[in-house]
Amino acid sequence: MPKTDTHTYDENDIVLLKGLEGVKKRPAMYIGSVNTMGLHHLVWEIVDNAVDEALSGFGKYITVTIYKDGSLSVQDEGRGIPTGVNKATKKSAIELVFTELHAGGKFSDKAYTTSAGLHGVGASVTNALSEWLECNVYRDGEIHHIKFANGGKIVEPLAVVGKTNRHGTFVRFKPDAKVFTTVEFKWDTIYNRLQESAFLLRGVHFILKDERTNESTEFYYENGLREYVSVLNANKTPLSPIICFEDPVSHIKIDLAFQYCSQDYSETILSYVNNVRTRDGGTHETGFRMGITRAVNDFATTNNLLKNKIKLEGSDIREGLTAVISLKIPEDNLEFEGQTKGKLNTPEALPLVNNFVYSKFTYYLNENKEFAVRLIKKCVESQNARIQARKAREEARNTNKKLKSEVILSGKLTPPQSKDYAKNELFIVEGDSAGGTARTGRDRLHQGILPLRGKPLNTDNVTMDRMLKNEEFATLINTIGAGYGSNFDEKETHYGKIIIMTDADTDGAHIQTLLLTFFYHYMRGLITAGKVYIAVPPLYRVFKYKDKKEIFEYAWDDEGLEKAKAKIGPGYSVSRYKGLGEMSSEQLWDTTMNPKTRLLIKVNIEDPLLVEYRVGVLMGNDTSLRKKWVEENVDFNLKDEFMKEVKR
Ligand code: 28F
Repeated sequence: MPKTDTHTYDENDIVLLKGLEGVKKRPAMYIGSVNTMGLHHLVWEIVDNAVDEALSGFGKYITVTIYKDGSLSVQDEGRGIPTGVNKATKKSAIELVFTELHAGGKFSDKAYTTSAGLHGVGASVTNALSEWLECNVYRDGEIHHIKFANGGKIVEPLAVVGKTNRHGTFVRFKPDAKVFTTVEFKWDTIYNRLQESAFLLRGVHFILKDERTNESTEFYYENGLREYVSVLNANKTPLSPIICFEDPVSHIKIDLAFQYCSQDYSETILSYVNNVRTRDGGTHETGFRMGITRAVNDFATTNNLLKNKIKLEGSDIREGLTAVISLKIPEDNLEFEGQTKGKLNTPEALPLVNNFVYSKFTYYLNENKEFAVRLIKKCVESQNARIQARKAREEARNTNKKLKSEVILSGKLTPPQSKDYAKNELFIVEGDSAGGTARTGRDRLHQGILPLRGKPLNTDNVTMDRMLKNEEFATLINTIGAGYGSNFDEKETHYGKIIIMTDADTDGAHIQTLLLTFFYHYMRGLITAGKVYIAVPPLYRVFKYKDKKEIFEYAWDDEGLEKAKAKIGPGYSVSRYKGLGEMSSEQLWDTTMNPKTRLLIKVNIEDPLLVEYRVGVLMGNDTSLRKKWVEENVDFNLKDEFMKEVKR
């Protein structure tokens, strides 16, 4: 009898879910979700084990293959998982690696120094959430084979099945379709992750093969991070060469590369610890920023380049900076913040990176005076822009106080009545008619409406002052009230949510892309703070008249449409919404604006490489790249699979 949610859990309910059953009962606890992101975590667990083996110096090739039957394999050329029987558990090490949570050398720290897999929950989770998983170990001249099925039970015990002169480990698994909302492996997702791993693990070949399309590719970077930065900046105008510093000797190894680009008003800093991305930064990133700022300020002061003697702020110095920082920290020094391990807390990483970067960059600036002077000139320009923008904001704030409304500012904004910025939501609406409907239907206390006339400017290939001349964006900057570019301060935004609400057609999609490009370049903090959303209006309305009353249901996708038809019953009619303008203000409120019933997609930068590439290709001025991308990627009758991931 399933527990009703009023039931209070007591000691009898905590069933000791031995081993892998726990994983099957609550998969999301181990892999975050059971959507496409969770599905690909199964791949990362296995790839990370192969990466760890290469990190320890064994094996220079890692091959990932996607098969037509929905399975995927990873092959490394390491030592091969030990096949002996573990004295304590009477089980082979192979069985341990695939059936015991947190088994494997990582946690006995003998076999591994800096292990990427430390963050992962191990290959046993992949096994638990697969219909089957098989492993071949090539070791000591023999091929050892073992196979598991339906959640990790051994169906073919470990046995020698042949002779070989190779060494390494091969794992092939098929995710359990009953667990995941989708079991389709995505080429792009695996492509980007392997490319990222290849940048971080220079000298190791990563090969990806897809038997569904006969595509294959190989990543191999002898110059690691240097090549990472050059790929990130592929569509930009460099202001400096790619500068690389490496400190392989201290017990915390530092490897970093960075480059300045012009016409880039944001900073991109990607940081890693033991080859795992620290998405939320931490002491290593702070140390890097401090080291750079100190070195530039000291050089500017020594060479008397600061006319007004005002020190440059960190944000002035980081405008247009792209950097990748990779640290290798022994496990006993590893400290992370929170569960997601997305932020490094190891205290000594801060002064270590700070002093390392300061001394190296000071030396570099003195060796490259011409570049140094150009860089400081650019920093002083952004310092002036910041000071002016702050003054303008002060004035605007004072004007506001006098004029008591923001309407003067942009003429078109209908502001929320509340001053509770965190709860306020700004709807950027396509077109005046939908703007009017939204204005009528909204929650006047917390929802502001900013109608956009026509298509906003494509900001990927224009300079900042050209952007500022565009009324739509100037209005947007004033309305959001937190500045733009390197002095954008996400904490000052006048809204807790910025919601893009456009028609569900190609024009609407184009406007979404233009707005996201603008936010990506000029208010990236808004996206990383998870404040940018896309409203999802319904596609269908299913209705019929019963005893002269209209009963109706909305649907956001074909699946929902079937459910709505079933709910309304025979005699229903279906209307397909072409645009927001076809809805009444009540319908628009009910389906798309009411926080209790609407669907929103939260915009995030899951993969910076992918975003840099996509923004550059889709929005950049190299139309051949865009044409190629559209041919390869746009399937016009694409089912909106992302619908399943929308959040309320
Ligand atoms: C395709 C996925 O999983 N590769 C792996 C090794 C190598 C060793 C190992 C793995 C030690 C005792 C736990 C070999 N020889 N690729 C992989 N390669 N695990 S996983 O050891 C496992 C631990 O049991 C290994 C000497 N030391 C370590």
